[in-house]
Amino acid sequence: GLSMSQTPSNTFTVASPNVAYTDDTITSKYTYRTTAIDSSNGEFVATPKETVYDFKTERIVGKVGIIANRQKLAWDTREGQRSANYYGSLVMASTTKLGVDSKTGKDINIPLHDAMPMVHPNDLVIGGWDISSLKMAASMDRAQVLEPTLKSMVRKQMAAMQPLPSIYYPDFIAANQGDRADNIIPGDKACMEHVEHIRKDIRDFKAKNSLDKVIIMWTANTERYGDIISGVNDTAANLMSSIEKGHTEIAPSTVFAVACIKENAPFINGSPQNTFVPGCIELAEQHGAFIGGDDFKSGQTKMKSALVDFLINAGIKLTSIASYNHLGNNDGKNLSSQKQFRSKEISKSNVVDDMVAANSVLYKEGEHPDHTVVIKYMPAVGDNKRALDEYYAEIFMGGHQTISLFNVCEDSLLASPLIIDLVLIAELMTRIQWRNHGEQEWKSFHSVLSVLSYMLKAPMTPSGTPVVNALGKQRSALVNIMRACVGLEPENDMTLEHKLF
Ligand code: NAI
Ligand code: DG6
Repeated sequence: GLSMSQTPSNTFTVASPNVAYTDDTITSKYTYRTTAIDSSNGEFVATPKETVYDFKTERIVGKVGIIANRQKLAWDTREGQRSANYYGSLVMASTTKLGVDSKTGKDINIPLHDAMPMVHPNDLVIGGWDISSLKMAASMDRAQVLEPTLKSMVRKQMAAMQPLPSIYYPDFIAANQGDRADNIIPGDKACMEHVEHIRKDIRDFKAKNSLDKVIIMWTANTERYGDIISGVNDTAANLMSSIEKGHTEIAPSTVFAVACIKENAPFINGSPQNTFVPGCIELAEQHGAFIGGDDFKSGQTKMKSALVDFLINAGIKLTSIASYNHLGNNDGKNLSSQKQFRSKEISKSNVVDDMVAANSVLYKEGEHPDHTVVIKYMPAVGDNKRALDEYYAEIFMGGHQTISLFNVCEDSLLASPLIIDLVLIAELMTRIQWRNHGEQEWKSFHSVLSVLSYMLKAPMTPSGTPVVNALGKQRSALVNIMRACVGLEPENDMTLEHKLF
């Protein structure tokens, strides 16, 4: 959650007649240049197209804990002292080129966090729900991820944090999670009382911490897919009436989503299941509430969405991908159950579709590389997930290229910075408005926040719009939208100034 309080100081200002600053806002007039293709005469005719937009961004960001970073903690490990950082966060630990120094000709790069007025994660107030009552200090012991020295430094604060009771419909997560479920709001199927309970929790959290905004993320276990049933969850009205009637095909995550939409709190699904059934998406659109998902893209899939983009764009014909994982954390335990695994298999499998479909030189219509995803629960390796990938490709004149990857990481330490990024970017999106230049009325971005795609394995996009999985394109979209909002051209990497003199 966050409370509106500070205007961050600018690390740069844009000197342009198209950009205006006030104490509260940055407004830009931005010409969006695209290429329209007409193929009606059997050949492509490409016409440059210009659309002029205005963007307005509120500059005042919230004081919204990430204890170790806020307190600048340093702790001993067997490899020496380590200190708190935000490695793995696109917003906090990556930079973007602002422009070229007019004197030296050198690139000026700034942290992405400074490209627009953004919340600092040290200012976040964090709370949440869990069907397990364990306080955070005991939870971090159970998770076996952080160094004991670091844990001891934050133990006191963590011991004071206890998750709120949550809703638990046993049919949706693995049966092997049952023994954790000791912190439950009564009732084992969807009902309006559950929606209202979660709404009240959000309002209470906001009031107790004097916050203006709350952003909610589903970081709970992977659920099974819900069936999409006509008359039940296919429209907003049907979904609401099914919740009222206690229909058993409504997942806990969907109940959370509905509660957040009703509270106009952005809701992001970090798990793979179809929380956003059509009725839920329609409800978000009706309320103009932000939703985003699905499934954090942290390790194996992130590599895949970069590597496959590279291979296919290099003109190499990828013919198969075999992806094996084993892991021993509670996520792995839950995924050892077939229906929950199936949700994850779906989100991990569709990530190369757009890149394959874009290359008609290598792939005929409908042709696709073989792709298999295996996940096994191996308690001994704990959170240190192993991901083994074989990429097999056809190269020049019938030759073959085999790339083998072995990726070992603390799963949770790759995922946590993504949670931070998703919160920071979702919050930013609540402060940006746009209009066609010349119009009066300002509007928000579409309810479905596809701008979050970089962090997500199966990015949700507004109905009928393309899904982009390629990691580089996802990053460019985000960075260039941020640039547009402050009136800067997209970064085009042409560097003509270094080529034409
Ligand atoms: P975890 O199993 O350690 O934590 C999930 C927590 O959710 C547990 O404490 C559980 O008690 C709780 N829970 C289950 N049902 C709940 C409900 N209805 N309401 C409230 N709490 C509930 O799992 P982990 O590793 O934190 O992953 C969380 C989710 O994020 C999973 O769906 C996982 O697949 C997904 N994910 C994780 C990634 C990673 O850690 N690298 C990457 C991508 C996705
Ligand atoms: C094993 O793949 C378990 C999963 O929950 C993953 O750890 C998680 O979804 C991250 O997946 P990826 O493909 O981004 O590493």
